[in-house]
Amino acid sequence: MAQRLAMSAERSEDLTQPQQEYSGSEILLRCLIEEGVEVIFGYPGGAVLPIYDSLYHGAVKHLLARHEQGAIHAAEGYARATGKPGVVIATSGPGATNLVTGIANAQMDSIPLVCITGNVNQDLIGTDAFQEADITGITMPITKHSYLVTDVRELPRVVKEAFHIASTGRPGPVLVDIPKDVSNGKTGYHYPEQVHIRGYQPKTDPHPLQITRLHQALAEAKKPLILAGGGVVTSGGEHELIAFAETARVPVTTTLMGLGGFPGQHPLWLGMPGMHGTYAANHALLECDLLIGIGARFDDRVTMGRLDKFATGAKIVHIDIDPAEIGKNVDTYIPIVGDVKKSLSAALEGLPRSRSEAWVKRVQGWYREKPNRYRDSDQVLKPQWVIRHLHESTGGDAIVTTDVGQHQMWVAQYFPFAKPRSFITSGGLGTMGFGFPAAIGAQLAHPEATVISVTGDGGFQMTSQELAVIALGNIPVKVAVLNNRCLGMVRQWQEVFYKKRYSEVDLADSPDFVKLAEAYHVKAWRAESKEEAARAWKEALSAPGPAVVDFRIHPEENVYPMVAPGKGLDEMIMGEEES
Ligand SMILES: Cc1ncc(C[n+]2csc(CCOP(=O)(O)OP(=O)(O)O)c2C)c(N)n1
Repeated sequence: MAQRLAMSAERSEDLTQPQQEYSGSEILLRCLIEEGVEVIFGYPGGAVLPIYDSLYHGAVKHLLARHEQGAIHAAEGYARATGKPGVVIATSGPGATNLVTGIANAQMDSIPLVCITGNVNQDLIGTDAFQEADITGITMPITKHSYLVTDVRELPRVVKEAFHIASTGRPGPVLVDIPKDVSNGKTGYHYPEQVHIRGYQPKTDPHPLQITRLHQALAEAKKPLILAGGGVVTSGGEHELIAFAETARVPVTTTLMGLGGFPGQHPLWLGMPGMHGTYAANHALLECDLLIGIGARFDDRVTMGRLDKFATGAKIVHIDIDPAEIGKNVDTYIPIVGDVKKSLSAALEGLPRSRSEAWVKRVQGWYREKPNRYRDSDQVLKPQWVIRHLHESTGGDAIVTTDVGQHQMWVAQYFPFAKPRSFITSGGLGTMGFGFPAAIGAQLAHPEATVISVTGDGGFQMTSQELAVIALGNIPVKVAVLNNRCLGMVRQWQEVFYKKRYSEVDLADSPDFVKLAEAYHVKAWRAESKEEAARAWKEALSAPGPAVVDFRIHPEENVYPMVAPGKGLDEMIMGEEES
């Protein structure tokens, strides 16, 4: 390893000693400690130099990413694995704009983040000063809230509010932009105990009348179905969901964001619905007479945007903490605004059993008879086999993160997640480059867990520079690259919808991932057959530190089933028949 920088400079005042006055940056750090922040992900620069000087004490662990996008996705991974807000720091201008994708990603998936950016001195704001960017303006539509701090005395209140807003109600990213004169300014310190924000009172308790209506609808239903989304995971309502489904005898389909929110091997589970959903889930959606959406937002990857072919014979119940979600995409018969866990526990009292026995048998039959299938091979390595192997080799006891593309769908289809927060993926925005840094955040949150980053050869190359971080910190993330030498999901669409006119999807000239990992001092293996794959994966798993396995999968494998855009759920392309 290269010689490390000599760290011999004098340390400024000790944060643990009481003082009359503190600088803005010291105040910020004290606030973060009060919030119980364990780790900050970030990247320094001129406008955040005062903050980085305060971090020099090491009072809060800081992880130096290699790109701000890596830092924010790691913070998201931490937040998704724990439910606590992830914290990221970036400098003004390019540092701040490099956070934009991660902020949008967190907003779409309702992930709590506190994003701290530096800005130029206030007298320079608006002058096109060096590294100036109006980051509050740029991120306005993709944050839950944002602050430009104009007075150092405001900092504690702002930080307190930022954590509160990020983590309550429907969680989301909050931006705190701190000009350099504010982080350098001095004042006394007092951290408020409570927040008072006029106009922000998230409603968490469901209306009892609507719960009664839900009971009535259930008592009448013959073909009820639950569509469970990420809100189940966010609220921690998984046990209530199981109790609800079992008591009322309602089958469950979980969206991509909801995977793990209901056990993947439960007899009432029908798999994932939508574009790459199971036959059972999609046909249940077509035929149900009561659809209970729970913390799910009826995304177009589920409805296909074809509401004329989506649950047309069903009364729709929608449970969501965000009233703006109700009626946004589908007409709602019974709206229930509230926290999912609280709403389900309220509904459990006096919950009737539905008249669904014949229906349950029927949909279970569909799930058994038409599972996700692929044609296995001993000649080439199949991605579905690899994912099943990852599941078997860990007994399912792992946190798996993905990027976006075919590999993401294969994980969703072939890794039955048993627990919430064990599947971490970019659902709403669909961000390539997300999964690997997210795995770093998840691993820091759960040092003892097996954390696997399943990624594509395209997505991995978007943030592979973070290999330096896992090497340096000896963070034991295991990276499984499903390497098909192309941008697989785009190639699949070009095959199916553009007559195999493969335009700009060839990645055959990618670097050798084994050598790339080794250049970062990370152990790596390549596997071209099942035998090699099993051996390489075993060695990677048992290696004490980080590891990369380059699985050379068949380049023209497709994800099935598939519903083409613009088609209804009744028009599924089932794909290959053998399993
Ligand atoms: C940042 C970003 N750019 C472009 C896309 C569009 N896109 C979706 S899937 C995909 C291909 C992904 O290829 P790869 O990472 O190799 O994964 P695979 O589909 O082969 O598993 C692309 C380009 C995206 N989702 N995100």
